[in-house]
Amino acid sequence: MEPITIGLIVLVVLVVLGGAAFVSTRSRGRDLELEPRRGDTDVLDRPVRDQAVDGDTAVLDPEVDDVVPDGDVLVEEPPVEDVVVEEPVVKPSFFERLTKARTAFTGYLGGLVGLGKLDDEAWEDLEEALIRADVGVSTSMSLLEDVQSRAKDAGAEDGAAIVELLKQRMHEELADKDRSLTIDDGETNVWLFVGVNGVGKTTTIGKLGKRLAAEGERPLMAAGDTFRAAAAEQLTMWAERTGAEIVRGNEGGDPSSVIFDGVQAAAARDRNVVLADTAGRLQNKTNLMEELSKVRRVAAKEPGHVSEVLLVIDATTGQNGMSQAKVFAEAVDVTGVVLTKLDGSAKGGIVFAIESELGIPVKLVGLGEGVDDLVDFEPEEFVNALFE
Ligand SMILES: Nc1nc2c(ncn2[C@@H]2O[C@H](COP(=O)(O)OP(=O)(O)OP(=O)(O)O)[C@@H](O)[C@H]2O)c(=O)[nH]1
Ligand SMILES: [Mg+2]
Repeated sequence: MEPITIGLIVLVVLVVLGGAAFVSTRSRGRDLELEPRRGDTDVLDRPVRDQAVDGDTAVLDPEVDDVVPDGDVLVEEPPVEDVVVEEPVVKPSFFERLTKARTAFTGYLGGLVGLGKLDDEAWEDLEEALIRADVGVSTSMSLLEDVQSRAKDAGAEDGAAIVELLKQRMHEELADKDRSLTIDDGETNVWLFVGVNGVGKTTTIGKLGKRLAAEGERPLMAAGDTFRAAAAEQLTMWAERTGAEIVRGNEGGDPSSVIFDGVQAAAARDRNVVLADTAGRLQNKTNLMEELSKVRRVAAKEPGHVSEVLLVIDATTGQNGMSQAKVFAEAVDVTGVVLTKLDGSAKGGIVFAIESELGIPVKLVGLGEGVDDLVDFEPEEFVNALFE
């Protein structure tokens, strides 16, 4: 072959190889150009997934694929308010909450309705049932005396009619009491919480912190329990949970001075209700009386205005709780009772013992450990729940 021909063939081969290499580089380059775009998609994807994990924007998930190619994910994010779950309009009644908290509560006295004609023994059974329900001996006896005379007047003999008379009498016993909680306008109101240890004072203050704030009041908590280690800690946790301000002192310090500081701070910061915790110790009566009267006196110093002294009673302690409550009621002028742990008691008759023996209205009821488990006491529904 001529050298020129060989040269031409080599040239053609080189041109062909060169062309192929050029095409291949171009196509690889295109591939490389595509990769960053996939990368972009990941970056866009991630925040969307993160939001979904937060639980706020799970509703958006089905749209993610549609949204990604446009690259507008963040703009599509709905305002947070859109996903806030609205409060149910109809709140459960006291009756419903009571029976839900403790199904055995309903019908505690309801079994009596089946009684036939009441002979002496049946009347005794009725009395025993009331005492077992924590109504207390003297209150049970006086209620039944009334019922007996009413039954006689009405000529009622059968069990159902007599139980109906008892129910009516129990309704009357709880009717027409002022169960409101006082907050006087323009005052630095102080609500003192007293009662033996472990009954639920601190927890009740925590629950009330949320409730009062929701009602537009401006509560401040005062950790007047300087006796028990960690008591102020416990109240601080409630304050943080409910967004309330708190004033606390040193452990072992003077409870009165913590409450005094609480009142001063409340006045300075325009808080209108000081929820004052106290220690639940019950060493001896004289001691208790002295301490409680001092706490009350100091809490009432200008600009403090003691508008409630709430005695906290644990419903599960029955008559034992009653005798402790009597000591407190003698030591300080109590304006109302908070009956806690009714979710743990099937009885509830203690309400009658409290109101007739102590003469103090039950104002609030604790139905659990949660922040929303504190409700106003509703006497009508309460008596119905005892019998239904
Ligand atoms: N089931 C139930 N538990 C409650 C209720 N109220 C309070 N408790 C629980 O009772 C326990 C004692 O409550 P605290 O609030 O610490 O009682 P306290 O009276 O402040 O006790 P001291 O500070 O020791 O005097 C806690 O475990 C609370 O969660 C209620 O209504 N129902
Ligand atoms: Mg406490």
